Amino acid sequence: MPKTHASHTKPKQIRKIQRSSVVVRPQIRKIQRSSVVERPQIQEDTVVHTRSTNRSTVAFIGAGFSAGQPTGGVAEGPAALLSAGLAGAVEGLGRRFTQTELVFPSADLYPFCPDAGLHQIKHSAEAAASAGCFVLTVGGDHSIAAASICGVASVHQDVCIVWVDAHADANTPATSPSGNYHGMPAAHLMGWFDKSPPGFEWLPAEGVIDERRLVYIGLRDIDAAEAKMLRDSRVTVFTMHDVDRIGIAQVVELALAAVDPLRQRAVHLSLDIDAVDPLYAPGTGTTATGGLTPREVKYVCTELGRTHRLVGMDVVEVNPDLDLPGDSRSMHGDNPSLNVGVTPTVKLAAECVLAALDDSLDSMR
Ligand SMILES: [Mn+2]
Repeated sequence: MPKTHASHTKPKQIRKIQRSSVVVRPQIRKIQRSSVVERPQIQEDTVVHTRSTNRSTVAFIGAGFSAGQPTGGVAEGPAALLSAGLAGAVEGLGRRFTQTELVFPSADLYPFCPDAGLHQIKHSAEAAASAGCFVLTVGGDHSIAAASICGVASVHQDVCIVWVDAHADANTPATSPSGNYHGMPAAHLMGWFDKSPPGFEWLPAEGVIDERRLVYIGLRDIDAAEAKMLRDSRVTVFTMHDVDRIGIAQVVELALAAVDPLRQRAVHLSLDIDAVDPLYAPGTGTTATGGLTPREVKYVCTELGRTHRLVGMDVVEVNPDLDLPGDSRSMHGDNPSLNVGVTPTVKLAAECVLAALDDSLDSMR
């Protein structure tokens, strides 16, 4: 599959459009100079639109895949979100909710790098996107994003990716210190692997996502080799330092400007719950201090939803076994469809999904 879907038939028009976005560009360069990664200026292409903007049906894909890392419990993420009341809460937003539960071979295949059933996720995501649904893929570990994004991108060929995470997940089998595939899906998607490992025939080694179409928010734990690859790439990075320095609102605006300067591409959010500070989201396998607050992560979700071009979302690394007990008290403003007593990380993950899907605040403006 080609990395970009560009047409160069109208170069004059393209240049004209680019001149109109000069207000944003210098700002981007200024921010990036102090970020972990510098990015060359984007040459924006004309975009092939293949998407439907129908988000009225949310296709929940239960992707309890856990073999990309060693910690037990993360396979229970989809069940935990469902038993928290997610389906009813999504329906409360006026959307249909459909549900697919996938089953994977047992995690005793670890340590490894083969597919072990990820292809099921790719096919489910592709089918849901083809049907015009919002593709909500719930992990499982972050390995599942290789498959969900591959599936979404095969339908929404112009898609750009907002990867919210403490980690870049951009190692290759050659650079990974742990060998855990959940630290590699971004690299795999961008075509940084020398070759696709056995079982990944559905994800070509040349990748499916152009580097210029992926932006990170929230990074704070990056391996040295990974940092070098990111620095040498055209990926855009906003670390936690950037969030501290300019605030989440500007980070989100600049992130979208970087991957979608013309504001017309489909957007996919890949949300690793470990992007959030472990103070608020302790129920995850690779915690890193100094993360996003619940307000900040929900802000990202809300703003991406408000583009009306958000076509898919991953919620990954929610591990109910590692979570703290839930609060039996409810507060005014809590979503009434979510059950009282849900454990904090699961509850926050559900609230992030709802923030991405909730248009009701738009009508208040
Ligand atoms: Mn991750």
